[in-house]
Amino acid sequence: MITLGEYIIKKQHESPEATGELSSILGAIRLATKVVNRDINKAGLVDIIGATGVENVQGEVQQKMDLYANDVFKAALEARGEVCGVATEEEDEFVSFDDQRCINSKYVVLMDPLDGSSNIDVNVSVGTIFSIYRRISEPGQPVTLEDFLQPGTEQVAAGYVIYGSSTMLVYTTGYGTHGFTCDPSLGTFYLSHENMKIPDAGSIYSINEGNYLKFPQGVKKYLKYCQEIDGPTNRPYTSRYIGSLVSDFHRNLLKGGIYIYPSTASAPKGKLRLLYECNPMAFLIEQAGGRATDGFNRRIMELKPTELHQRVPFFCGSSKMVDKVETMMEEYSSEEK
Ligand code: AHM
Ligand code: MG
Repeated sequence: MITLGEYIIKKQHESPEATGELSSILGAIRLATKVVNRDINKAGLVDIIGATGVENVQGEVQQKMDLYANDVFKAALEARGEVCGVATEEEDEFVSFDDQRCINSKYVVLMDPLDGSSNIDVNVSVGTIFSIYRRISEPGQPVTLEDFLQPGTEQVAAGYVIYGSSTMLVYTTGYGTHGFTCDPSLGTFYLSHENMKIPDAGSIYSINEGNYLKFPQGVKKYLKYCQEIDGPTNRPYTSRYIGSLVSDFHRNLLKGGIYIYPSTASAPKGKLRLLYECNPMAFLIEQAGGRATDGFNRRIMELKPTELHQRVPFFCGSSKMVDKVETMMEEYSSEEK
């Protein structure tokens, strides 16, 4: 049994240029995860569920757990002193950590501390998503917006935690996608899914079909394709949508499938955020052999961000399924490119 801590150190030793800073950041995330996990497990017993009555910068109602998780992750990262700033879904602006150690550190972290948080009230799985970059600005001075607006191809590491029927942490540093399951009696993550690979083709599609009438024509055609009966291609496919990106992504990663959050008539840029939702998931899926694009053959990780909370249409999963929907987008929706 290899623990997450042991695995991170083992990988650090395999790369001669590694200094241990990244390992330390992953260690801080692991610690914060355990705290958040403990408190999510108590949701319903203590006063941490429900909305705060406050909206975040994106006009979404913040849940109490959103803010709590945000504070826990920020505190853990700042205390380690290896990160000079963070940007999160819950805060309008990035946060600069200006104490002596932090300001001299090399890394920034972007995160969605609690993704799918409206699901907590009904005891459905939620997650944490994170993405780590090397800063562009010189260490020794406060972090800048430019440090956060880097394309996903520059990610040094990315991962998610799923607080599900078991709690798992899945991460990549560009050498495969690896999953660790928490033994709750010990509070320790053990390697359970080394080098995860998504099947090239799957039979699950995940999309909020309630928005059907607002979807691009190419997506509508693809959904009809998924629902057609065709033995050789295993259709009709199965529709599965939890409404919690981490959970939908995790299932599709293990079983093969596609997750789509397209542009809609009311949200022309889609809903999901490029920097702390789509890029980390794109890095993980590519490392597992899948694809993540904006539906028009543009790789999510190559998009140049212009804003911290930028949204992007997201097509992610088994490579052949993403290929297929893209051919339909090209044919029926190319005017929206
Ligand atoms: P959140 O970060 O505010 O929780 O929003 C992101 C979530 C994703 O987890 C999920 O896939 C999507 O929003 C669901 O949106 P919708 O309810 O529109 O289907
Ligand atoms: Mg989110």
